[in-house]
Amino acid sequence: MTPPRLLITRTLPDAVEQRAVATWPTRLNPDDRPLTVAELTAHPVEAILGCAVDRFDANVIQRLPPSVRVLATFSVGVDHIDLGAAKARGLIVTNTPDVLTDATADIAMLLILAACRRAGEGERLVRANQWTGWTPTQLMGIHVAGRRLGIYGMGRIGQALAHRARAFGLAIHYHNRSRLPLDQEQGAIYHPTVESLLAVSDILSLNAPATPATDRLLNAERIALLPRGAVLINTARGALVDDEAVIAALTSGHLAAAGLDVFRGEPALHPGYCTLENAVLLPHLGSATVDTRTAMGMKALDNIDAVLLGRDPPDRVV
Ligand code: 8YV
Repeated sequence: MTPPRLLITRTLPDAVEQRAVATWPTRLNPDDRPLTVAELTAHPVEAILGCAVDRFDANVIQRLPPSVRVLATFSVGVDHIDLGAAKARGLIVTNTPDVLTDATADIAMLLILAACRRAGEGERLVRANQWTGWTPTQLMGIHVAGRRLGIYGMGRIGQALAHRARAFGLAIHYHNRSRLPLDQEQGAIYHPTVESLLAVSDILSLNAPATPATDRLLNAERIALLPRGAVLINTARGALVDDEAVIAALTSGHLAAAGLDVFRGEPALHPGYCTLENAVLLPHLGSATVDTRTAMGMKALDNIDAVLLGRDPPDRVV
C-alpha cells in the first residue's frame, strides 16, 4: 500500500518542511510561488497544508482530487476556506489556534504605540534626511496611559492584547458575542453592543474573525460613534472595515491615526492608505516570528498526522 501523500502549498520554516518530508511523501513549493487553482487541485494527495493566501472556495474544493481527506491551514483564520463546501464534501479542515496569540497581540500593541506616538512619520523623517533637530513641539503624539482601549472580539488574541495594554496604563473595554467569566475579564468593562463600545474607545482594536456578520463592520456610521481623535488598530482582517470610510476619517481627523496589519484584497491595499502620514501600515506581520511560524507549521502537521493515522485532529474546524 502506498503511504499517504502531502502537498504543502508555500515554503514553510525549515524545521516544518524537514518533519513533513521525514513523515510523508511530500510535495514542497521551494520557489514559494502562489499556486494556481489548477496546481492546487492537480495532485492526488491525501493531505494539503495550505495558507491563508490560498483561496479554497467552493470551486476549488469541488475540484480537489477525491483522495484529499484533510486541509490543514497554516493560520487561525479560516475565512479563505468555504467551510460549507468542505463539510458537504467530507473534507476535514483544521487550523492553528493558540500558538500565534502572543505574536499577534504583540503586533497589535506595537501598532497602538506606533500609531499613537507617530513612529512611522518619525522614521520617514529621519530616513529622508529631513530631521533638522529636536524641537519642543515636534511630532507630538497621543499619550497612551489613561486612555480607553476598546477591544472588538475578546477571544485569545483580544485577551492577550488586554494583558499587554494594562501594563501601559490603558483602561480595557470590550465587546464580544458573550461576556467573559469574571476571572478572565480582569476588570475589563463589557459592552453588550458594538455601538456602546465605540462611544468609549479612544483606541479601537479589531480582534474578531472575518465572517459575513463582521464584513465592513466599521463603516462611516460606526466610525462617527468613536470619540473625535480616536485611533484604529486592525490586526484581524481587512474585511472588517470599510476602507473608503476609514480613509475619509483619517483625512478629516475624526480618526487621529490608524495602525493596520491587514487589508481587504491584500497585498493590493486601497491606494488611499499609502499617502496618509497618520496611517502605520504593516504587511500582515501578526504571526511573523520564527518561533510562531514554526509552531504553526508543527500544529498543522500534528493535525495532518492525526487524520492520516485515523485519529481525531486536535484543531478540527469542520
Ligand atoms: C498568518 C493570520 O500568518 O493565522 C492567521 O489567521 O492572519 C496570520 O497570522 C497568515 O494567515 C498566514 O497563513
